[in-house]
Amino acid sequence: VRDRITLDVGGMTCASCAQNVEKVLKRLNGVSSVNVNVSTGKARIEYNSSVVSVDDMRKAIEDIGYSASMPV
Ligand code: 9UX
Repeated sequence: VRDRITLDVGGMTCASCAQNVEKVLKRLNGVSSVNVNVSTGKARIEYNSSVVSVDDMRKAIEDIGYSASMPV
């Protein structure tokens, strides 16, 4: 099963921030693909929703000091 989501990530101010967020998301089991854009603040994620939840991703992002939310 492959699902896709785009999260709004807050607090990224340089390209390394985007790499930090990508790295922490790719480390999660069930996440297959991550693309983070520092200028838009968007993280596009492909994942298996039976393995990992959006809340797991949000927590992983917040654990390294950024904020994450669903786009409205
Ligand atoms: Mo860039 Mo982000 O120097 O926490 S890595 S600001």
